[in-house]
Amino acid sequence: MTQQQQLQANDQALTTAPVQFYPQRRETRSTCCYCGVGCGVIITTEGKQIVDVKGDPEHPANFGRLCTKGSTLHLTAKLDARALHPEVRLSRDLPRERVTWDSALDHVVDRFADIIQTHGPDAVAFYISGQLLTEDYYVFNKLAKGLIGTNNVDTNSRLCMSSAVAGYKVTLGADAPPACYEDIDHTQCLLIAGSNTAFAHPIVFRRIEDAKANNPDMKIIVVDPRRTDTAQFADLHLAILPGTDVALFHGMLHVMLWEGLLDMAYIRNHTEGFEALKETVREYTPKMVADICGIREADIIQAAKWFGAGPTLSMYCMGLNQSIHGTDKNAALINLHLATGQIGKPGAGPFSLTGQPNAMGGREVGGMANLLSGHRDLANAEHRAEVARLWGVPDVPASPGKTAVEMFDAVNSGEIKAIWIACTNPAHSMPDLNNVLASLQNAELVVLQDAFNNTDSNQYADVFLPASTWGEKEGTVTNSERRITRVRPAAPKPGEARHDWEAVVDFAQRLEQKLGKTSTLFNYPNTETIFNEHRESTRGRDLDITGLSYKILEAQGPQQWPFKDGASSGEARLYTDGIFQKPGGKAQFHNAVYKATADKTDARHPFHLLTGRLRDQWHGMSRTGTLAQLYNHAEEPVVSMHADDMQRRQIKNGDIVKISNKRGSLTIKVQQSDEVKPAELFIPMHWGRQFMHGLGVNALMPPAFDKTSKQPELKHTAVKIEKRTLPWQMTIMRSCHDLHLIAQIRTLLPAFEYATVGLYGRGSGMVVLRASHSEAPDPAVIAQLDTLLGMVEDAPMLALDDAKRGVSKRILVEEGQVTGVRLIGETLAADWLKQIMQEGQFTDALRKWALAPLAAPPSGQKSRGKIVCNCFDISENEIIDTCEMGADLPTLQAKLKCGTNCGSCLPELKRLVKVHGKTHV
Ligand SMILES: Nc1nc2c(c(=O)[nH]1)N[C@H]1C(S)=C(S)[C@@H](COP(=O)(O)OP(=O)(O)OC[C@H]3O[C@@H](n4cnc5c(=O)[nH]c(N)nc54)[C@H](O)[C@@H]3O)O[C@H]1N2
Ligand SMILES: Nc1nc2c(c(=O)[nH]1)N[C@H]1C(S)=C(S)[C@@H](COP(=O)(O)OP(=O)(O)OC[C@H]3O[C@@H](n4cnc5c(=O)[nH]c(N)nc54)[C@H](O)[C@@H]3O)O[C@H]1N2
Ligand code: SF4
Ligand SMILES: [Mo]
Repeated sequence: MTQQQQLQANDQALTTAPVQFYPQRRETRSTCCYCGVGCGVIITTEGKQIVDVKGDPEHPANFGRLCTKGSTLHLTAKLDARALHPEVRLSRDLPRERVTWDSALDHVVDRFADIIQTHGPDAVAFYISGQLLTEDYYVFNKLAKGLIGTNNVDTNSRLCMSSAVAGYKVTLGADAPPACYEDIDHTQCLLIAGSNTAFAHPIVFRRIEDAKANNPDMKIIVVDPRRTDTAQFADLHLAILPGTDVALFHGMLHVMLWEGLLDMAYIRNHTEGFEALKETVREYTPKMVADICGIREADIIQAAKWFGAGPTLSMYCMGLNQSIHGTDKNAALINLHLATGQIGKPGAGPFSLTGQPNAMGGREVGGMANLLSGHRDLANAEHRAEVARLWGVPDVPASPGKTAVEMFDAVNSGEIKAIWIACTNPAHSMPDLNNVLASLQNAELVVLQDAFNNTDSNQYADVFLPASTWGEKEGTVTNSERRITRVRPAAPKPGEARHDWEAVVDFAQRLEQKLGKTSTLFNYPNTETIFNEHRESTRGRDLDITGLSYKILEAQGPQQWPFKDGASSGEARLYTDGIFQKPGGKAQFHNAVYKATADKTDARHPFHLLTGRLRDQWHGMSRTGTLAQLYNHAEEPVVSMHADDMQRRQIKNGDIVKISNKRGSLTIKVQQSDEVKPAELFIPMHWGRQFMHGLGVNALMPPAFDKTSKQPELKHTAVKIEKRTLPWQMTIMRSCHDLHLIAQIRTLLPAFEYATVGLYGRGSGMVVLRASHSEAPDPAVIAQLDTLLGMVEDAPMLALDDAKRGVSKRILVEEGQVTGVRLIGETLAADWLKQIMQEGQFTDALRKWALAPLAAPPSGQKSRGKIVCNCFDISENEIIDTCEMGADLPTLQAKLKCGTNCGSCLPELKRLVKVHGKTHV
């Protein structure tokens, strides 16, 4: 059969796939694929289509709750943005062409084998992801370290959790979060550092809200330069200057030492190295720390007192990890727990929140450049021998592999020739993006394995392998509290997509053949066989799960590790006996001094630029960016700026600015915000080239990384800001039923100095394009857009062109509904017109407005403002109006229903009530 015939046969087989295998309506228990809270979901499927998702009431991470992202997962299970077929291009100047899996994998095998034979195994690399399942991860790791013989396996967890790993290891001796979610209910002092839990781990935040409601005396301290929703919920917000956490934690230790709040017996019996640390913190007086951190002395003392009283639980995330001193930040916080004995008991302990759904699983199988299976270290010869024995190979290579930033540098320099990227989008998420893009451009071979086709990395792939994703995959994941949960398929893999582990196993077996091996290391008929091998690798280790099986997970639900052979359950808390994974069983205090961020502000770059997450978007938006509803809370990318800075620079809300440093620049809209301090800016990490003109915030971020954890400083850089004058403005909105429209519009974004494209509304919603330019752009570009959007001459359209005023309006009306709008010059009307498009009818008043230049909106029309409650579609203005009539939170909830379903908007509702409600009057 020719390749062409094979492809046709494949298509035929897919369209006639036996539907009867899929019973009509059924429910499947699985896990949410977004954050590390690891909520259980129940997926409803009709035939092959996922139609609903709800929280699993029996899952111990969420007890039935889901946040805005989890509860809309089923709406992202459509196929328009999915990659369905393997593709290959034989040279960079050719487009990729669809091929069979056989042909794609044989091509990669040939190229890999050739490169390995000519340049050695370290000339290839794998860059994988904390969003892979444990079984996927395991086989990738074994392929690189066991079969090919390179440790060049690193993952996006390097950008995420590696400082947390290093922090645990230097102090407690093993990479194991000692606490659990239930500790939230038992703690008296919750310290949240560098975590916007309300947005990034919403279901954990619901538990925090409940705990506070049940125990109003519980103290919540939030350490974050920004006044986030999380910070606004706190009893004490320490708005430290970026990067100064180590000074703060040392200052708290200093106070606790002075106030006699330390547990000297615990220090004596269970730790080492306190004396040296004591010497160091001696000079960290509240006065000095207040100066370094930019906060009040009294607040440092208060925080220390609450911490010392206990029981104290700390939750922390990227504000600590993504720093060139991330290991020190983590360890300095763990020092506080050791010095007060606040560990290994209910309501106490350091608790790193994991970002991705399976960052934990990846660490467990050792899927990183310096780790080996079962929390083993590559640097340890005995550990290497154990793993080699387990895999039945002579050895695993001793020299550490390249970590994320080093890996892309090595690709750039030609040291690494081929890179296989799976389940991550480095062309969006890596720091110093211009450099990363150059290296992807220079690579001899880029293999990309992704479930979606709408990512920034896609264009660099020479070989594209379509993967199955949430709702289709099978395996296990581990959440922040060490809990292993099954991921189960509710729908078949679409098109020719394959499970990640399947693709790896098939490739590995082909490579073995090519290398002349007579037996296979990859004899895995299913994920359970992979799990069982991984389980064996944990025997006798801190994460020992030899007592666990798919059968137990099936029968008893999700389980925490360790879960040893013969045990009937896992362990909720670690170190309850005060014995640590260090020589002599004693924990080690980490003695480091405070050091500044990689980039420092100066006269030329006077602003601290911070980055982070929004409530309703996920990373590079390949999934969340396909759903209109998830744009309603934050429609477009903006830089948040303090009013004083704006006034000083004569910048108004909505003005466009250029933000730059030596690495790159970004043209973006300004939004006034009291969440940032003067001299601070914040840009969300989500928007990249798929949704705006420009590379997104990572064009600016430094590649500098922590010397121990190798985690780059993605949270902070120094920048300058210049106002741009772009008087020509356009907004286009078009009701849309497929995502291909966005894909087509995307190609035109670079025609404008400023441009963003996204969705808005509910259901299939609408595509929204916003563009600005210094002068009227090439009319051919506008004509091209008009054609794309069907807003051409013979369409049912009202049109007004007032060349003198530079105003042009086009209103497309189909069956009495406004289905398209193009505004040039006067774009403010877009705010209320999008509401008409969403739900209103075309009226005479609207006709009058459409045909008049510069007319005020028809009476009764105003913008709804951002949508705060995503579940019931309730806007900020509606909430404020109701608050101003005297409503408190329960009244708001009763009247508008907002905040009565998933609860993700509760922090914001409380804030609006505080500002606009009864208590304010
Ligand atoms: N909605 C949503 N949720 C997510 C994700 C998502 O993309 N979207 N991603 C998931 C992933 S992978 C991760 S890693 C987590 C991240 O979860 P978080 O770490 O909670 O989220 P971020 O917004 O990245 O950063 C947290 C906070 O760190 C603060 N910060 C910046 N610099 C400093 C500093 O020097 N010190 C301190 N103390 N704080 C600082 C920022 O102001 C920010 O508010 O979220 C997970 N959950
Ligand atoms: N400036 C700045 N940059 C950051 C951060 C920050 O805070 N600030 N945070 C960093 C952190 S913590 C993280 S975790 C990274 C995240 O950065 P990325 O890992 O690049 O983010 P995602 O967009 O989640 O990428 C996951 C990819 O996997 C694809 N995918 C989904 N499901 C599957 C599947 O089952 N199989 C396969 N093969 N593919 C699948 C998705 O389409 C998507 O392209 O970003 C980092 N970058
Ligand atoms: S908190 Fe939200 S995103 Fe995270 S696992 Fe739960 S439902 Fe998913
Ligand atoms: Mo992350």
